[in-house]
Amino acid sequence: MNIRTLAQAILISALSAASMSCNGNGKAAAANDASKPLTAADMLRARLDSIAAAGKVAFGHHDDPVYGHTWCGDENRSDVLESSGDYPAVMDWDLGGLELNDTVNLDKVSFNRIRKEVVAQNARGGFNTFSWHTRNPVNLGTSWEAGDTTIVSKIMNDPEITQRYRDNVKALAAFFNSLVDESGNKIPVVFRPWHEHSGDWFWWGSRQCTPEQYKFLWHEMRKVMDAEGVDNVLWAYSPDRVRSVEQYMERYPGDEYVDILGSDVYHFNGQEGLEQYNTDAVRSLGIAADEAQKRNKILAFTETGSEGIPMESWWTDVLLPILGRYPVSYIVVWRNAHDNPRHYYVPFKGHPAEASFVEFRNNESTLFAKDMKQF
Ligand code: BMA
Repeated sequence: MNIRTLAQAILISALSAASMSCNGNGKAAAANDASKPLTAADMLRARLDSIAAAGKVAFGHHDDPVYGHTWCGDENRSDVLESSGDYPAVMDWDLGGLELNDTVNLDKVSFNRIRKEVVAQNARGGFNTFSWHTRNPVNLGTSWEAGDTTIVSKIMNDPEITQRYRDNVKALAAFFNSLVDESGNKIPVVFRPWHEHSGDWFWWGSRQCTPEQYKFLWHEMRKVMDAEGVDNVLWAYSPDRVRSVEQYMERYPGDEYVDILGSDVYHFNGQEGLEQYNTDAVRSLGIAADEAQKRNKILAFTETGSEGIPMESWWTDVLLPILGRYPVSYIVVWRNAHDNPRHYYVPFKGHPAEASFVEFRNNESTLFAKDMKQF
């Protein structure tokens, strides 16, 4: 029921073949120029293409191996491992705090530990994705301090603030450049800056800045990353739920800036909110899928989940059918907080949704860490 059709797989593989040979597409396509050596990012792009073409979806979890529902800071642990028998295929992380030169991120995870886990995840065949809940460079307000609607305008128009923004991005560039495996090769990652911007809860949201200002954040960021030699990043665009393709594309920075089209859609209110979640997830992912197909981009479900997982069969009855509709290459569910007993998105050992999660893992379409060796 959850296997994508052969026709769909053939189409996707034809599209990815076309994208590999296309070189009329600015920076994104420069990577496919035969005269240039393949970068680490190119390798990850090819892996994601082949995952989707095979009708599979890589499963990811935020902050997975560094803390869980009842533990924090242990080594070799993971709620996903303990309940499903394997690590996730995707480890998701957040870089918020790097712009302050902090040693730990906004959820107190040390950047050195993140780096170590990125290396470990790469070695086990999985991959890593990043978001950035950054403070603003004007007055250091958190990402959620969204009352001031002049922040992005100042980043764009006040030279001193523009420079602070560039410096913050430089700190990220240094971090990405520091991600190398044991042989010294750069490790490819996905970066998903300025996420959920169709909402209005972050200072870069839809009520907080104009489309032109929003796009400036992307364009300026990319200039700095390129100047710093960052070539191990795939770029993901991920609005929150949208009602239309116009809304999805309104703030799109351009094909040359984006490799992955995604969407963040959460399931609120369990059974009662089920219809709403289905409608929103199907609509938003469907729009992202259409645009991804048109533009030869990768499709991902960049954030989702049902806090506390009140529906026991959520993984098999709710999530799998949604994933089965589109060629989603990977999916990320949010974190299992150690300091908030209700804030978790993956069943820990003994949780009522554990059986459904195990079934989800055993479904032939889902990939966890050990399954990644084939891709
Ligand atoms: C939110 C919550 C917060 C957390 C933030 C950034 O969704 O999980 O507790 O600080 O993400 O990770």
